[in-house]
Amino acid sequence: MYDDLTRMAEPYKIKMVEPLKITTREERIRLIKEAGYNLFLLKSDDVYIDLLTDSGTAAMSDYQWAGMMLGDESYAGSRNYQHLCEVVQDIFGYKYVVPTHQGRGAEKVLFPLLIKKGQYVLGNMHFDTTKAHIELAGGIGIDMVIKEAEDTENYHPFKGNFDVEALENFIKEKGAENIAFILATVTCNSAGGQPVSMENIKEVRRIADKYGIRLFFDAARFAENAYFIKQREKGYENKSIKEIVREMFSYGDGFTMSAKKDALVNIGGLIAIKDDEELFTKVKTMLIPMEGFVTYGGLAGRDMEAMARGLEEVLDENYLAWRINQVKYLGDKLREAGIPIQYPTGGHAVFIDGKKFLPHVPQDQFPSHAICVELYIEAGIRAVEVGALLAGRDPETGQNRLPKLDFVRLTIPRRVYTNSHMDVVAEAVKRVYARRDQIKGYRFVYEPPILRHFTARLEPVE
Ligand code: P71
Repeated sequence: MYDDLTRMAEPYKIKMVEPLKITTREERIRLIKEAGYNLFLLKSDDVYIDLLTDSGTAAMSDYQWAGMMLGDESYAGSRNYQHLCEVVQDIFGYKYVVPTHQGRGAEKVLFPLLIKKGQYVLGNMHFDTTKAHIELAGGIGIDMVIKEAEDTENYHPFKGNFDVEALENFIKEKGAENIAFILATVTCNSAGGQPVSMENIKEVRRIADKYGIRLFFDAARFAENAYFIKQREKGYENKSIKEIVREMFSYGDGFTMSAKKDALVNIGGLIAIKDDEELFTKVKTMLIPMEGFVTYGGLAGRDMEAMARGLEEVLDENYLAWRINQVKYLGDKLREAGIPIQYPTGGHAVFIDGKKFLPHVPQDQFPSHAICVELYIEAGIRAVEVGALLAGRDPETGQNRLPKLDFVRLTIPRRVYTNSHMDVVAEAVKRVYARRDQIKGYRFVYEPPILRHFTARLEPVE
């Protein structure tokens, strides 16, 4: 582990660089207007520091790149698939494994096998694509995160926890036969990259057993969650990350994973099943028409090799300490300047509380989005809105959904930016905050019917 000097800098050095284009403020004002004030419609070349997502944006290690050269591109029985299975079995203790092209591919294959029409899927807080796949399979996704998650100012070590009382009450009220499964998202992205404690996972397992319901994980950020358990939960301080991961997953029946996060690859996903052979047979049957044959699932052999190596690397505690602390470093700078953020900072991003930042902008004029636009103009930084714009409209009433949590997410790619970049981000946020009174809300010029945030065009409200 780190000592106090080595902790001050990245536990890696740079072997290859990617130049960043620098634009002027005048250019950025023009570019964002041309993009309909939608950051998804910018060219990435026109972005200086890209904090849109931590998904698929990691820098791979030299060891992973070396593995890419060992890709076995056989249609069936690739040795890289074998390696990937061995690594997953070793880390998670699950017997059955298939790759998919990314996380939503795993959801698309698995969920219809678990959900009967009208059944509920109970989660701490489902990610958007996950909720979409629950609904596409005829299910209803319910979020049951603890209420402390909604209070951005107050510290709680595990804001991703399930409200276990609400969970049990819901099951009793609706009947266990109407629950398809329970899904624990680790870390809980939508609440701010917040972890779930081991105690909470155990308690959810106990309830699942009591009512004969299965428990699955949405495992995209499993290692970051394990690191928080090690840091914050009594009894885990001397356990290795691998031991903690193994215990977490011992309470589950299987997982879907977007490997684009903690598996440190640019594309890929996984389905793993603990021991249910019958379910795995169904998974394999559906995987073939949807993602590809069992031993590649939509990936090249080289991609599977990079994933196997990424899954091993992410367990390195020096890496995780740096990673989590880089996010905290940025969060601390913002907090010191009085900027409202979800506190404590989570694993993959700093989440600014948009409603508190711009109290004069009504939520249906998208305050968090307005901050994102200003951050781009200020310094070429691309953040992402996770609030009312993303939430869309209620299909029944046609009204804008106004979520309790309305965030600007400053999402930090893994191993990509240095803390000098974080200094620039902090300074830009501070400058935008200093002129917040002049910032206006936004309205639609074009609003697509579904997933509107990706392609909408907007204009400032005068
Ligand atoms: C994130 C993403 C990816 C994303 C989505 C929408 C717009 C921009 C970027 C994806 C997740 C996730 C969790 C917990 C499943 C997926 C889907 N997150 N579960 O946060 O966070 O995985 O993207 O590989 O299909 O930026 P996939």
